[in-house]
Amino acid sequence: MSRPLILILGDQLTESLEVIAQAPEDAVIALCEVQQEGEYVPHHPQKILLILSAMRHFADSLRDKGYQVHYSGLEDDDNLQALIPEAERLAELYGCDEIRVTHPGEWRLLAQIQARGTRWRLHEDNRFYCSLEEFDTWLEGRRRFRMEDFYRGMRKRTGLLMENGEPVGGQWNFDHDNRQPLKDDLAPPAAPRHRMDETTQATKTVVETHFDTHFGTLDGFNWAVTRRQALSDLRHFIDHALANFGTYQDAISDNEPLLFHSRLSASLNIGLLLPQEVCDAAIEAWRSGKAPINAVEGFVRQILGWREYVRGIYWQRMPGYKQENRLNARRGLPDFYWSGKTEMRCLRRALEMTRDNAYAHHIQRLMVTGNFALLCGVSPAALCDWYLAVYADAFEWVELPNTLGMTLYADGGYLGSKPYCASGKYIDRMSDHCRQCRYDVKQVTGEHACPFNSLYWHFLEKHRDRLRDNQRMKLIYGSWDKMHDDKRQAILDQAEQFLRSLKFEAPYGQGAHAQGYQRA
Ligand code: FAD
Ligand code: DLZ
Ligand code: SF4
Repeated sequence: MSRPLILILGDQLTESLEVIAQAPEDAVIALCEVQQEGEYVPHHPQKILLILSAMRHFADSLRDKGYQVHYSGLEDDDNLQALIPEAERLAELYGCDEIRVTHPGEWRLLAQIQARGTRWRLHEDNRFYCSLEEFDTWLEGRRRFRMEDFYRGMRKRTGLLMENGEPVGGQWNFDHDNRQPLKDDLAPPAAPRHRMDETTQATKTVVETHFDTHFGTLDGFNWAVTRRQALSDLRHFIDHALANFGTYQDAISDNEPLLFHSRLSASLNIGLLLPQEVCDAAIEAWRSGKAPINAVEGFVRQILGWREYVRGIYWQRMPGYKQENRLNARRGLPDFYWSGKTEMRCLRRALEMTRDNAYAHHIQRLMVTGNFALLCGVSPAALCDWYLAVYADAFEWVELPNTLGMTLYADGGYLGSKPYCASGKYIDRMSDHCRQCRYDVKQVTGEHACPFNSLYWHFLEKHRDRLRDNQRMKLIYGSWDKMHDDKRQAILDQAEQFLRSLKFEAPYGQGAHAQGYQRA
C-alpha cells in the first residue's frame, strides 16, 4: 500500500485532528492555497489574509515537528487553483493512491469530494463536542427541538457547569441578569495587537495582488494567525472581558466594535483554538472568582449550545436547507451593504466596522444588518452570500443556519421560534446610535421617521397569515390591529415609499455578485 496524501483545508489548522494523529510516518501532508476558494464568494481581504497566513504558519509548525509537508502557494506556476484537482495532482506527484481529508465545513466541498470516488477517504472532524452522529441520534424522533433542550443535554453529557447532576447556581440559564443596554461610562478593554511577521507581510502582498476588488480594507488587520496568538487572545478575553460578557452581550456601541465579546470565533472556526479549551478557561475563571456565573454560563452556552447546535442542523438539513425561502423574500441586497453609504446611523456603523475589521458582533449581525434585510425582504441567497463573504469567521456550516434560519426565518421556524424582527425602539434601547442619527427613532411616519419603524409594521402586515397565530407574536398583532385604519395605511405607505427609495441589487445571480465588486 502506498503512502497517503493528507489534505488539510484552510479551516482545519489543528494538530490534534484525527487525520493527522492517525497519519502514518511516510504520509505527505498537503496544504493548498487556491484562487477558487478565495472567489466562490468575494471574501473580505482580511479573511483571506487570515486563512492564508495561518495556513503558512501551520505548515511551518508541522514541518518543525518532522512531518513531510507540501505547500502549494497561490502564485506557484503549477497550482491548479482548485482544491480537489490540486490535491489529486499532488497525489500523482508523490505517488499516493489515497487522499485523506477531514470532513469539510461546507456542503459544496463535501459534494465535490464524494463525487470523486473511493480514492478519497473522509475522516471525522473531531474538534467538536458533539459528533454529527450524536446530533442525529439526539434529533431522531423528536417533534420539538430547540437549542435550549440540546444545550441542557450537552451540559449533562459533558458535565460542564454541573454539580451532582444539577446545573451550578441552581439554574440552566442566567439571562435575566444579562442583556443590559449600553452605559455611557462603559470602558471595554482594547483588543491586544498582534505583530505582523514576515510571513503575514508576504501573504498580505499576495492578497493585495489577487483579491483587490473585494469589499473590505486590510489596514486594520489584527487577527491571530498562529496558535500562540490565539491563546493570547483567549487569555486576554478571560482576564479583561469575560466578567462583563453576559451583562453587555446584547449592547451595541457607535464606536466600540468589540465591547466585551471574545472575537474568538475565527480562531475557533479555523482550528487555532478548540472549543473545549475555550470553555474550560471560562469555567476556570468562574471557579477562581474572576468572572460571575451569569457571564460564564452565557459564554459557554454560545459555544457548547449554539455553535454545536447550528452545526448539527446544517449537516442534518443540507443540501435542501440552502434553498429554503418560506417568507418568499425576493429582493437583492441593498447596494449600500457594499459601500456603507446610508444615513441610517446604526446600519452605517455596522457596515463600516465590517469593512474595517471583517467583524461585527452578534447583535449587529442579527438586529441591525440582519433585521433590516429581513424587514426589506432580501432573499436568503443574497444575504447568506454577503455574510459568508464579509466576516472573518464565516464558514457555511455556521453562517447559513444563523442567517437563513435565525435571522431571516426562511426555514419557517425550524431554528428559531419566531422572527427576530424589531423596530427602531430596540436599537435605541440597546445602543447609542439613535442620538447621532439623522432619523428620529420616535417617529413612525414623516420625513424624519426612523425607517425601521414603518418597515417593522409593514413586515408584520405582509406576513400576517404566517405569523399571526404564533403565540409569541399575538400581542404585537393585537397592537397593530388596534391602530386606526388611517394610521395603519400611512405607516404602510411610508414603508413602501422608503423601499422604493432604496437601490437593491438585481435579484441573486445577476447582480454585483456575478460582476465583481467595488471596494467600499
Ligand atoms: P462572542 O460573542 O464572544 O461569543 C463566543 C463564541 O460563541 C463565538 O466566538 C462563537 O464561536 C460562539 N457563538 C456565539 N453565537 C453563536 C451563534 N449564534 N452561532 C454559532 N456560534 C456562536 N458565527 C460564526 O462563527 N461564523 C459565522 O459565519 C456567523 N455568521 C452569523 C451570521 C448572522 C446573520 C448571525 C446573526 C450570526 C452569525 N454568527 C456566526 C454567530 C455570531 O454572531 C458570531 O459567532 C459572533 O459574533 C462571533 O464573535 P465573537 O467571537 O466575539 O463571539
Ligand atoms: C476560505 C478559504 C480561502 C479564502 N482560501 C482557502 C485556500 O486557499 N485553501 C484552503 O484549503 N482553504 C481556503 N479557505 C477555506 C475553505 O474555503 C474551507 O475549508 C471550506 O469552505 C470548508 O469550510
Ligand atoms: Fe437606526 Fe433608526 Fe436609530 Fe437611526 S433612528 S440609528 S435608523 S434605529
